[in-house]
Amino acid sequence: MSAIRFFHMADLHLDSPFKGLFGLPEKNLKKIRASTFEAFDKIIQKTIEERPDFLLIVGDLYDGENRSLQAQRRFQAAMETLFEHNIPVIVSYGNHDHLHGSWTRFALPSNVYELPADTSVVQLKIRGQQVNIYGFSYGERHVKESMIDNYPVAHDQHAIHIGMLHGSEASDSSHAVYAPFKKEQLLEKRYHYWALGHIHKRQLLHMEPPIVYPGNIQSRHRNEQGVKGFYDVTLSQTSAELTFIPTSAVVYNIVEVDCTDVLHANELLLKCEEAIATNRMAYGASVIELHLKNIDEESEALFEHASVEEWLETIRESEEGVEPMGWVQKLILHKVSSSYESTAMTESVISVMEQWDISDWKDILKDLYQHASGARFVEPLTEREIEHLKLDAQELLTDEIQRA
Ligand SMILES: [Mn+2]
Repeated sequence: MSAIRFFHMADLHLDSPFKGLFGLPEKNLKKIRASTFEAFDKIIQKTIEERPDFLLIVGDLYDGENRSLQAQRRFQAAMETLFEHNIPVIVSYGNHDHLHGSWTRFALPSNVYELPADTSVVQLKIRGQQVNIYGFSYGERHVKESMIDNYPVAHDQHAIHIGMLHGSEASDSSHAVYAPFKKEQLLEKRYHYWALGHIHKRQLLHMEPPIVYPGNIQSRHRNEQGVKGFYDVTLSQTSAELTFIPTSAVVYNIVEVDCTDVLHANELLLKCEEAIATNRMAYGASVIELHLKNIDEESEALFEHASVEEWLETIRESEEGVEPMGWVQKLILHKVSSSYESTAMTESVISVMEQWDISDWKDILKDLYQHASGARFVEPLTEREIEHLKLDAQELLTDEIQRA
């Protein structure tokens, strides 16, 4: 039997609001706010050029349960285009766009198969090859129980079997646990491919058969670094070939600048500009977290009479109008050795902070994170975010004690 070819994507989060961004030129903000759509357009363009046999979209097409009108209109129009090209699309909805939300309904063309809340099978015939695709949509936002027992074990030896599942591996505590599964449970189903969604970081959990998170198609904040996209998959009963296709319209990146031997402000600015230019060549439009590394005692003087905020402002100014944009969202200093004398008091406060786990941090920050209007402006609290908070807190603390 011949091989089939499909595109596997998940977590489109169309019309993500990109809240925590301030001080950008209007043009840049517009570009970022349109980025989920631009990434999606790239997928549709690629689909028309490459003509895969079908598309799999594994949950969170929409960012919100009200499925913004704009996002639905764009999605519907794209599906009409694929209808004209005769390309089926199998969709499962996830925790962000679960079926229990209320939204203005669009009618999708008949090439689109929307999986219901009960685990079901979509059967396609591709050049004589039978393909069975199993999956479900989230009936409500919080599907905390395991759904894996609802998937049948594959029996038909002539068919190609594919599972679609929006959920998290039971051992992965870094994300909200939805529809948890263990890798062994997936393997027991004897499918040829597991198309996963929900985790926004690209991951291959298993190779034979492939168990795959393609990641999201466009980063939505600085905790989602790097190039995003989807997988172009060629699959037969005995082989699988996966190619990652980038789709990011704006790449969130960490850019490092080596500050060794930098003595004057103009040298530092030039080094920053060069680093941003190199990033621009490689990635195009970017939102950058700029890390100044190896700041020794001499180069530290550069920050004595100008604050980090002033530096950030100056670097941003030098990038103004340069296309494609390199927006520096955050500037982080890495000092070689702290010139501050650590005192018994700073030590003891820092050691208390070291013992807090994620739930302690959530508790401590709850005034902010649960604030009716403030909560919209903060980024999700992840391990990485906490690491930054810790560093900032230590810096503040030593500063304050020095001044006292
Ligand atoms: Mn998602």
